[in-house]
Amino acid sequence: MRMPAIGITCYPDQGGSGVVATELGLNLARHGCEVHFITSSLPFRLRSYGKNIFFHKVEMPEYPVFRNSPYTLSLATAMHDVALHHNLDILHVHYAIPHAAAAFLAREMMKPTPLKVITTLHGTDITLVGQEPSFFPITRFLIEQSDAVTTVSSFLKEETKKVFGVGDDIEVIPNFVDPRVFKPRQDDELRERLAPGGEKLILHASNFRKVKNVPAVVKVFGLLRRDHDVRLLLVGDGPEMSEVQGLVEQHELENDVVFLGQSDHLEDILPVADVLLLPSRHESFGLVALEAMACAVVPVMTSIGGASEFINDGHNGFLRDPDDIEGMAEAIGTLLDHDNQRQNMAEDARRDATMDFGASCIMRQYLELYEKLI
Ligand code: GMT
Repeated sequence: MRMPAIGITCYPDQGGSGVVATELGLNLARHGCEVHFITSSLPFRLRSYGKNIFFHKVEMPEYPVFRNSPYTLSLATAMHDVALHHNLDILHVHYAIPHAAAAFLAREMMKPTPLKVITTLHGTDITLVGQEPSFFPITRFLIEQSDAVTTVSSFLKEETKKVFGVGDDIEVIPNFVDPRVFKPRQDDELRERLAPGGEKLILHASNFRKVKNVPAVVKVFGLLRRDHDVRLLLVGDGPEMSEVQGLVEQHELENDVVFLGQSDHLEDILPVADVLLLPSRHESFGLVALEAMACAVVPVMTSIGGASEFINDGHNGFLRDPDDIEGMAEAIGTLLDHDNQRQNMAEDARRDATMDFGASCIMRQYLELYEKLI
C-alpha cells in the first residue's frame, strides 16, 4: 500500500499543540509518509529536514483595505495548492480555530478529488476559545464537518460532547513523548550553574498565559523556601510574565528564582530538575508533565483536566487542585525531604511515560486512523 501524503497545519510558535503536530510529522516521515507542513512560519521544533519532510510557508499579503490579513483564507489557498500539486490524501489540522475552517474550504475547493480532513482538538480550542459566543457555532460546525476528530485526552472528548453536543465518534489519541530525546541526564555543570549551593530545583515551563496559573508557582515556592534549600527555574515567556516578576519581587525571592526565558531545547533543561510544578487552572493533557516524567522528574500538577489519565496520584506524581497552594507545597516538600521516595517515583514516572505514551506506540494509532480514512 502507498503510504499517505499528509498536510499538517499547526500554530508554529511555542505551545503543546505545535509540539505534538511537529513531532507527529517527523515520526510519520520516518514511517515513510510524505509530510507537508503548511504553516505561517517554520514550526519551532522542526529543526532539520529529514527525508519526506516539506515546508510550505503560508503567505499573508497586506493590503490597505484589510485591517488584518485574512490568515484563514491564505491558509485555505496554501492547503489547496499543496494538496493539488503534491497529491495529498489528508489534511491534518491541529487546534480547531481557524485551522479546521481553512481545511474545510480547501477540501471543498478540491472536489471532486477526495481530500480527508482530520481535526485534532488540543485544549483551549474547546475549553476557552471555542466557547466564545462568536466562535461557538462555527466550532461545532467544523467538528461535524471533519472526516475525523481526535482529542488528546478522554477529558477533552467528554468536554467537547458536553459543551457542543457532538463528538460521540471522537477518537482519543493522547500526547506522546520520544524517550530517546527526553531521558534522564546528569549535567553537573548546568546543575552547578543553576544551583551553586547544592539546592534542590523546582521547574515550571509554560507559555505564561492566565490558564497556566503561574502566580501559584511563585506562592508555592515562597512557602517551600521558608524551610528548604531550593531554587525555582522558570522556563518560557508570555503575557503574564510581568505580573510574575512583580510577585517574585514582592515576596523577595529574586535571589532564588531563575528566569530562563523561552527554550527550544527543553530536553536539556528538564533532567536537571527535581520536581516539575504545573498548577494550571485546567490542562486537557499537560504535555510538559509527560516530558518531565520521561526525564525521570516527578510532576506535581493540576488535578483539573486530563492529567489523571497519565499521572497516578502518589505513585508517579501528585495531582492537586490549582488553588491548593499548601497542598502543592506539602507534596513537593515530601519529595524534597525523602530522596528515596522521590527516586522511586521518578523511576515509575519514566517507565509509565515511555511505555504507555512513547512516540512509536501513539504513532500506530494515528497511522491506523489514516488507513481507516483513505
Ligand atoms: O489549548 C491550548 O492552551 C494550546 C495548546 C498549546 O498549543 O499549548 O495546549 C493544549 O495542547 C497541548 C498539546 O496537546 C496539551 O498538552 C495542553 O494540555 C493543552 N492546554 C490546555 O488544555 C490549557
